[in-house]
Amino acid sequence: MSLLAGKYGIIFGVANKRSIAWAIAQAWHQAGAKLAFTYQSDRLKDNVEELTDVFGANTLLLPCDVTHDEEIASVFQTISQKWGRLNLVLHSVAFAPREALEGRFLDTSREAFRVALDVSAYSLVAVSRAAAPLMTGGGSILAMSYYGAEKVVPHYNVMGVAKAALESATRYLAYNLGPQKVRVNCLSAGPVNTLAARGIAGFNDMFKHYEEHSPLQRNVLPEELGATGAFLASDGAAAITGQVLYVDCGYQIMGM
Ligand code: 0WE
Repeated sequence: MSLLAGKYGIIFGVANKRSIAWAIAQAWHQAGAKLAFTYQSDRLKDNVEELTDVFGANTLLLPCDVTHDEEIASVFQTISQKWGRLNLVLHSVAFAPREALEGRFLDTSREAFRVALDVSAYSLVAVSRAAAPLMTGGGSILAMSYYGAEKVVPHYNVMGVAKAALESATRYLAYNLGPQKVRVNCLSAGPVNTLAARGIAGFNDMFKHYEEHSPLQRNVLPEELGATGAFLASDGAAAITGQVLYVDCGYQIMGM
């Protein structure tokens, strides 16, 4: 099925083959979308280049640190020149200084708070504003969230506050962009073993906790996030905007 045939998409947030962004990119590609990728730094460029090789030579690869407005502008200027249009955006970018994810939320510094909210939440606003003029045929903007936005997950700390801001921003963006038929949604994933999760103390216990407490008694698979990402980008989701869709084996519905 070519759910996304003829669609043009851009993906922010592939770091390596385990990235959620990569799982969704593969699903969008398999559904027929033509894709562009951004990479955050030269350190990650080779990774992204190697992965996207399988999509052929006409895949665009562009540098973009989302904390710099001029880099975002440059990305969409290139998209405008090469494609002249855009339908899909995946925002799969987050960062908080490591020390902010270790101690008490109470001790979050002003600078760690600023960085976490800038990289993880404001960037969706900046990217959406730059993308919107190219999304003339309507489209879908998708951002990644996590349960820590609505409930306390020990050590998630300022990232929880940043994801809460991201989810709220999603609703306001959905309101602003709805008239031009651009939808904006969040996909809230259960824990996945990515680079962003690696080294976080207790991550293995979290996987076990989901197996023991989610209705489906297991963890979500990257390809399942891909499938949901493809659905939200497709016309099957044409009337869904401003939502946070949990893809977490049902964990979020539980009270105990
Ligand atoms: O959103 C995330 C993680 C995002 C993240 C990860 C890191 C690790 C390295 C943001 N900033 C950093 N900064 C670093 O220096 N997740 C949903 C994964 C995650 O992270 C946690 C979790 C879960 C789940 C941190 C504490 C507790 C649970």
